[in-house]
Amino acid sequence: MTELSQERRLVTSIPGPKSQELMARKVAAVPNGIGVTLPVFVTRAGGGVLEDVDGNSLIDFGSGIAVTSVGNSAEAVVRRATAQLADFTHTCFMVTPYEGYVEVAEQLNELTPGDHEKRTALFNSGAEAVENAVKIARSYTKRTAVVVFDHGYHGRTNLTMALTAKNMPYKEGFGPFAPEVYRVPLAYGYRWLTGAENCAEEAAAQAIDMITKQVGAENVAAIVIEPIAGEGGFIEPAKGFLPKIAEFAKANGIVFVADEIQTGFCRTGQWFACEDEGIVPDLITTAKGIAGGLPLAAVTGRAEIMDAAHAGGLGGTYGGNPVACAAALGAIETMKELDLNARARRIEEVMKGRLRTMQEKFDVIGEVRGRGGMIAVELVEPGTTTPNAAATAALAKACHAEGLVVLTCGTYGNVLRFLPPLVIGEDLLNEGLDIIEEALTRV
Ligand code: PLZ
Repeated sequence: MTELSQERRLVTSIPGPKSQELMARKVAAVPNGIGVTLPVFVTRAGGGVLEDVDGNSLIDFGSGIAVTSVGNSAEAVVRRATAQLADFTHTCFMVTPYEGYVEVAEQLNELTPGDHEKRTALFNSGAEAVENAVKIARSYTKRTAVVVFDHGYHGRTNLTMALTAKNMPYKEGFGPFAPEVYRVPLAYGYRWLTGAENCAEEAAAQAIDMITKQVGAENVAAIVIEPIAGEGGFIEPAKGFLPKIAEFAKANGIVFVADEIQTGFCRTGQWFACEDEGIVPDLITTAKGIAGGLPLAAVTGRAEIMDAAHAGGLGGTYGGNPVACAAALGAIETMKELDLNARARRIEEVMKGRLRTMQEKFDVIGEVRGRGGMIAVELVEPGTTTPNAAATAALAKACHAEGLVVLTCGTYGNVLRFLPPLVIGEDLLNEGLDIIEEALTRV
């Protein structure tokens, strides 16, 4: 197979005719509920590009929603997963175990914050990991309530829909939702009514007040929070907020769960985003970037909490599939070898530099934010902070037409987010930013 050339190349309009044909088949065969951001059908991908059925090569600023941080088909992922495929594909770890699972658990216990004794349980998807973190916290604390935050996203299963803030498209018409879930304010500096300077203090006070007065701290099993809200709009809680919430959890015997499914594994320039403020979560959920694209998820945490669930109480047929575990070991090896934390920090430097210059020129950009390879612009009606979802959709569309894969997010649908593979070349990164700048002039 020829090497995938690291360039943007458009030979048809986007989507091209073959993609359009496939999309017609998709519409006839796959339900409407499964949406598609950009109807371009991919044949190969790697580094910073996606190649489609029409021979186009697109720049990837999405990484399949923060998954292929090590790049698509990364050498070590392919090598290890291929070897494992040839040896055996499945036994079910709960029936007859294998070393790869244990090795991934050991690596996660080592890499996650804190030097206390830890355990790791493996699952298939992020939502499943979050559900299991809640099961484990309930089992340990013998309490039932779960506290989550405004703008939080934790998945699409019944419990995780309840944990997720945004109604449309995630929850609309899919209730009733799991009970004993309570939502409190998040320190969203850009939109805090009394200003960003007061945000951490006030939001933490309000959150803690709601927990103590409306739920009762003694009833709370877990506080579940994303160290940077992902789907909710790439919101970094104002500095000081996370430590206050973590402290409150600790003082009240509540299990503090960091959902690092989107932020984990070098994405933010650190192994895990909660390291930024020195937070040591009791439990941490991971998925996405963990295995270079193969489905794998984990709950890692304090041994005494993780061991609280009775033998046989946790699991699933496929959790910690051997091929996915082999891929994870390859992905982690790649992150270390290529120092992807440093790459993520460089991406932040390049992106924020250029996006801040654009912000001076285009008053539709309200804020540039994020960390590492998790960067976003929040778009507003010029001269106000009113969310501008129309401009966001138009910008994304303009980028797509030029062969740049970008995603949107945010409670108000007004955040354009960038999640390039951390191995993307700097020329492609700049070319992508050129496309964004050009699109801004037209929107
Ligand atoms: N927790 C923080 O970001 C997944 C959702 C895409 P699963 N985010 C992408 C979509 O529209 O379905 C996510 C996350 C955080 C949990 C999850 C859930 O992970 O692997 O999608 O179940």
